[in-house]
Amino acid sequence: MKCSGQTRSLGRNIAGIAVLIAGGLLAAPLCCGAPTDPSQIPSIFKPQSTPANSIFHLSLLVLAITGIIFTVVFSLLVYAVAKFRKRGNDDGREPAQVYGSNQVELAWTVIPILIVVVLFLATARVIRSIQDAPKPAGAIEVIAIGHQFWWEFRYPALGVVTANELHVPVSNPSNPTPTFLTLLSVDTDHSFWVPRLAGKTDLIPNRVNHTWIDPQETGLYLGQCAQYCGTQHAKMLLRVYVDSPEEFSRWVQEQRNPAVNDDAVAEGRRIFETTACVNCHAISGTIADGHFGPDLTHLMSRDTIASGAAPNNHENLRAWIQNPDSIKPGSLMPAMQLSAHDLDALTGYLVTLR
Ligand code: HEC
Ligand SMILES: [Cu+2]
Repeated sequence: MKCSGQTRSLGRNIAGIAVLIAGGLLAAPLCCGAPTDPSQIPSIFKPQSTPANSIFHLSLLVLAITGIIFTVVFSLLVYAVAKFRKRGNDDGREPAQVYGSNQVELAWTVIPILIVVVLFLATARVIRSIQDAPKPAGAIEVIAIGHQFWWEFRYPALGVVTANELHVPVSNPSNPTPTFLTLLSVDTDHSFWVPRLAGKTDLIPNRVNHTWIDPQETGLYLGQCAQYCGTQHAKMLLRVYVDSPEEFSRWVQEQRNPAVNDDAVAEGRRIFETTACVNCHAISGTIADGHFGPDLTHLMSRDTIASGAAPNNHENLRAWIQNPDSIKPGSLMPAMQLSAHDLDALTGYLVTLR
């Protein structure tokens, strides 16, 4: 009685897990800032950049080989189950036993070794071609720094610092302008993964990693921190904007401008400068020079806040400053307990930071 109850609940658990996995796979591309545009679904099967493309072709080879193995093994299994099932006229005697066969032992040792060697060599070739890719003169250099739970992007040669939304120029194969990323972390392990542009590369404290992308079509590419890094790992999303060369230089120009200094929002600015905000955030031209949180100099040039967790608008900014946990539970920005009046003035100031 007890035993059959357990078996039943085990069966239910397995069914439940299967439903969860299937549901997760279906829902994954739809959650969090829902890419309604199918071109934004972060699929490894629609590569748009050389590293992603080589990984895509490698994955087809691996899928083909493992698909053949699966088909052969499963067919043999079905054949054996059907052919040797217990029949009504079974005499109950033990079938003939086979002990050792050099041919069979050799076959199932040598064939898997050959398969593994093929997979290993194919993978090593792709890793090498990505890691040893020469850096052309037109390459853009970006330092990406992982933070719990957001991304800092620095363009040292261009004098730009931004967060969460990476802008890169489209790369034309005849005149390549790839983006080479140096990956660092200030706290724990993170992983940079924009499936349509490149494979995952980890950001590890006290280690310098590299990756590169050369997207060949403009548009928005979505990604996600792919290494569990703490409570809000799931809302550490990545947005890569691939701009035309003109759009990209306009964006760089705008990012290099000093912060807007509008006298109409002087009160909000004063509140910002006299609150702990300045210890964690930087705004050029003010006393704020903190680096624990995102640079806010051009906050409003970004479409989202908190690493893609919410659209960037007046309402969400106010809600965020009032209580970051309402948008991103577990984020490392404290709720500052400001009065409604101060909140309004402060939000009024932030929305001028174009
Ligand atoms: C203890 C450090 C700390 C303090 C103090 C702090 N913040 Fe933050 N802030 C952060 C961190 C960390 C993030 C990133 C949170 C995330 O995305 O997980 C953040 C994110 C933000 C963002 C979203 C930026 C973006 O582009 O995603 C805004 C806006 C912001 N803070 C405004 C403020 C204001 C205004 C104050 C003062 C009332 C303030 N912060 C005080 C640490 C701090
Ligand atoms: Cu992370």
